[in-house]
Amino acid sequence: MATSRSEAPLFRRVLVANRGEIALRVIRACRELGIETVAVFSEPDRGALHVRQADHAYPVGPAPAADSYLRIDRILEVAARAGADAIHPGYGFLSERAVFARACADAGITFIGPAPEAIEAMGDKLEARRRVGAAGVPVVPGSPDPIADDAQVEMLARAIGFPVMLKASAGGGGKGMRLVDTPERLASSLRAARSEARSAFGDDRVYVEKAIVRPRHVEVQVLGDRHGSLVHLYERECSVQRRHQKVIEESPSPAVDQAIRERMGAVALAAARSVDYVGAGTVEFLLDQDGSFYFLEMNTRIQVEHAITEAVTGVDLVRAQIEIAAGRPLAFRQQDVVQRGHAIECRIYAEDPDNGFLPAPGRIEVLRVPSGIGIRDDSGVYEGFEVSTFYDPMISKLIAWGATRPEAIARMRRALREYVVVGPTANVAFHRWALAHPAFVAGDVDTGFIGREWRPGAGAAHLDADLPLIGAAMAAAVQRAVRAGAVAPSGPTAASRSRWKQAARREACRD
Ligand code: MV4
Repeated sequence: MATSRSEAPLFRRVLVANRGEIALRVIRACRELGIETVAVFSEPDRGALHVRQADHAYPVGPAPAADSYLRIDRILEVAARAGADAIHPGYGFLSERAVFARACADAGITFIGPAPEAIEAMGDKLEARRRVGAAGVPVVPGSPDPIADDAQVEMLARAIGFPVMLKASAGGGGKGMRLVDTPERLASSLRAARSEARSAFGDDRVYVEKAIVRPRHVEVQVLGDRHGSLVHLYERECSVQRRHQKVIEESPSPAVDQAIRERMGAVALAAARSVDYVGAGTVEFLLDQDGSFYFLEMNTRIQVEHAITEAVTGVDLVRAQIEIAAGRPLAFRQQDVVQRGHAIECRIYAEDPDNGFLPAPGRIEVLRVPSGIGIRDDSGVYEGFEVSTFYDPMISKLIAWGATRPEAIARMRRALREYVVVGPTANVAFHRWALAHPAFVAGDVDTGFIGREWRPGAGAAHLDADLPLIGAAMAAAVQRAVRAGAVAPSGPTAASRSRWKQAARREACRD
């Protein structure tokens, strides 16, 4: 099939080394580009959507990721057998393993991502600080080298000023991190950080930084091609998270004005250039209350929240990744990238916000996904699909776009009213609570928002008006599932449950 842009496809066949919504996202991009796709799947994923949508599909092992989606040998074996000429790693799994990128190259297969050297440099947080710092990027004041001993960390911390943050050089995403308020706690925190780093990464190098109090997490999307062109696609606000797991993201950031935006974009490009970055990447910053910002780390992959940048800039980031990997120059310049309107993403998880956000896997009995103007839902599941305990419990990414932030919020709230999941407990009510919270509505969130504001049960007040949207067939299915004892109603509170059941029964009896 010829594409609209050129006769020869960029690749003949792309292996997608991932599962879930991101595997589908890549398969869709390939389909639009006229590229065949090869899915890989673990045993429980045999019936998954990515397997159904790909042109070819091969098993790679049992449920544990270490025995399937992380098996470099099996994935490369499948690539060879299926005749794939490129591999897209998605996010997570093998996406930031330099050894995998290198193994692909050695096998003569294009890794759709940056060079292994760039993955490696950014994967080591001390090396990343050194590299970007030398390029003039602001980094949080701290030690340039690993901490040697208790005496040294005390000297450094006193010079920096408390509170300080101890971080694992091999870490990232919060693992091996310790906040230290007083000198008395330094030695024991250092010991704890070291042992966590050693067991998690097999590398116990720890360094110290000044702790930024109540920071925002703001990140900048970049794209670099093989011809030296590097552009940024502006920022995403990712402060609404818990335990280093993002829950709501938006673009633009309500905390970023035009002056910060321009500086942050330029700084992100300098950081990416310091490792000759090629492909799609994200430069993360801590934004202080006074408007100063500091490089945190660079993610050398496509990210979950990339779709809000797509909504605001109109750039298909996954297509761009594939084009870049095929050696095409970027089709646009920095001045062509403009932010238009506002986008918000709510990550719909099979988890219980009333019970410590514990994962709540299970069979999806009923699924009603919102749509309508300004709404995109990227999902890897369907009714009857089992959300497995083995993988991330994300059900879908719900994205709302509006011309303004209030319009995007209104559309998201409307979409969240339409969203019905029966089977696993889902965090839909949590999102309704968050999108109605005065601080969120004011754009006044930082990384402590959920921890400070969320109380178990707070979602109940936001669950009312979805009943009219539940159709008869669905209501009947819900009833059957609930009567059979297979599921508990996921949405309603105890107070509204009987009302809800009555309404469902009325609906079911209508036809
Ligand atoms: C920090 C910080 C405050 N000061 N560093 C958490 C994830 C890891 N990548 C870095 N993290 C942080 N580093 C200094 N010097 C606060 C955090 C942090 C955080 C950062 C981004 C998003 C959410 C967060 C939640 C808690 C702490």
